[in-house]
Amino acid sequence: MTSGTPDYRDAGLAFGDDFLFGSATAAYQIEGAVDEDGRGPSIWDTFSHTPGKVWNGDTGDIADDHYHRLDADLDLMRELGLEAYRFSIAWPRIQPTGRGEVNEPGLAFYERLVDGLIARGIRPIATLYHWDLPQALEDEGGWTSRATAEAFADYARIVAERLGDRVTVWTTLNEPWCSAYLGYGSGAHAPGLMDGAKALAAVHHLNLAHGLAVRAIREVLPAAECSITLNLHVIRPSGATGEEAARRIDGLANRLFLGPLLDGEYPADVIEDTKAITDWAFVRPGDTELIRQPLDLLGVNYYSTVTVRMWDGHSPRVNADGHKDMGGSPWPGSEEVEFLEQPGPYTAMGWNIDPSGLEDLLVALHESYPELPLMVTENGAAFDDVVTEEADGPAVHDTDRIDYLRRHFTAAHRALARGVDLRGYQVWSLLDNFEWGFGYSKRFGIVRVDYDTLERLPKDSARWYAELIRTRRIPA
Ligand code: IFM
Repeated sequence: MTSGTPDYRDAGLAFGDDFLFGSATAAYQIEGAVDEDGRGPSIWDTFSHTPGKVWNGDTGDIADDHYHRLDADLDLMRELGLEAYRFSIAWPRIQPTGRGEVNEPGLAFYERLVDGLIARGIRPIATLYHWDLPQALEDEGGWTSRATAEAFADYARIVAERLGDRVTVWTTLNEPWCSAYLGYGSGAHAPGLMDGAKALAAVHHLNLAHGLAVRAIREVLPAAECSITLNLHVIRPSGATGEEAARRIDGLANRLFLGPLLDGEYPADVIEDTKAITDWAFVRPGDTELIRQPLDLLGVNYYSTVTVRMWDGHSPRVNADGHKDMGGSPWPGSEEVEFLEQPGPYTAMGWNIDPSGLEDLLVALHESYPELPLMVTENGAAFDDVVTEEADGPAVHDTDRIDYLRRHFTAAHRALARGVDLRGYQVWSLLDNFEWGFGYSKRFGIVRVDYDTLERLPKDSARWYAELIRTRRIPA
C-alpha cells in the first residue's frame, strides 16, 4: 500500500445483527464418494482422471470425504458459530445422466445436509451448479448446447420441490465465467476444450440456464430468494492503451453476464469485438428477457485484481493472468490484451492481495444497481500452511490468512459504510479441498484437512473467524 491509502487492517469494526457470516464449499471439492449411491460421472471426474490435466494426477474421488463425514462436519460448523453455510448440490447425484429419473439417495443426502444445518441454527445457501456437469450432458455438447440449459431448469425444479421450503437462498450458478472460458476456451478446467466460439456459446447457455432455473424455482416456490454468483473482474487499466484493454476484459468477464442478467441485453461492443469468432446466432429472440429474472441477491466472489493494456505487437508478450492456461485462450477475440504483473503481496496462488478491489467492486455494483442486495459469497486465500506441534496438540498458526481476512472484512465494512446493501460474507473455504487444476496443492481452508487421515484441524483463522462471528467485530 502507498502512504495515504488505507491499509485495511482495522480492528474493532462492528457488523450489524442481520449480517450473515458463513463459510463456503463446493460438492466436487469436498464430497468424495464419486461412485456411491447412484451418483453419475461428471465432467470433473473425466477431466481429473485424464493424465496431465490436474496437478499430481489428483482427483475428487475421496476429496475431504465429506459425504461420509457429514454429521461431524456439521458439528464443526456449529462449533465455529457459522450463521450460514454455502454449499453446492452435485447435479450428477440428483440425475446421474443429467436428465430423467431422479436418484433418491442423492436428494436424501442434501436433505440430510439442509436439515442438519437448520437443526444447528445455520442458514443453508444452496448453489445448484458449481462446475460438476453430468458427463452424459457434456457428451451431447455440454454448455455449448441449448438443451443443457433446458435440462438445468428441470433439475432446478426437482431440487426446489424437495428442499425449497428450507433453503434460505438459491444460487443458480457459481462463476459461470470459469465454466465458459476456462472450460471451453483455455482448457484449464473441465471439459478442457479450447475453442473461443464454444466458450461464447457456453456464456449464453449458462446465462439462459440461470434464467430458466429461476423461473422453474419460482414456479414451485413463489417466494424463493434467488441469486447467481459471479466472479466479476476488478480491472485496473495501465498506460495509453489501458482503457481499451479494460473495456475488452470488462466486456468478456463482467458485462456479458451483468448485461443480460440485470439490463436485459448483451453489450453491443462485445458482440462487435467477437464477430470474427461467432455470429451469436445461438441467442434466440426472447432469450434475454428469459435471462433477466428479478434477483433477490447478487453473489460476489472476490480474490484479487488484474491490470491490463493492449500488446504493442513487438515487445515480448506479458501474461500474468492468474488463470492457468492449458494452451487455449480464456479471452476470445481479445487475446492481444496483456495482463501485467500485479504488485504484491501474493497468496500461494500467486494472486495479489488487494482489499481495495473488493471495496471498489461492491461500491461500483451498488452504484450501478442500487436496488440489488449483495453478498460476498467467496473470499479467502491459499497459503502454504505449516502444522506445528504445541503442548496441547497440533496447530496451524496461519497469520497470513488472518491478515488477508482482516483486510477484506475491513474492505467490506468500508463498503457498508458507503451505503452498499451488503447482506453477508461467506469465507472460502471451510475446509482445505480439491482446488481444481491445482489438485490438493493449494489450501484455502480455515480448517485443515490431513489428506492421509482426513482429520480436521481448525486453523488459527477459524478461531479468529469464530470470534468475529461471536462478537460481530473484527478482532484485534
Ligand atoms: O476453489 C475455487 C472455487 O471453487 C470457486 N472460486 C474460486 C475458488 C478458489 O480458486
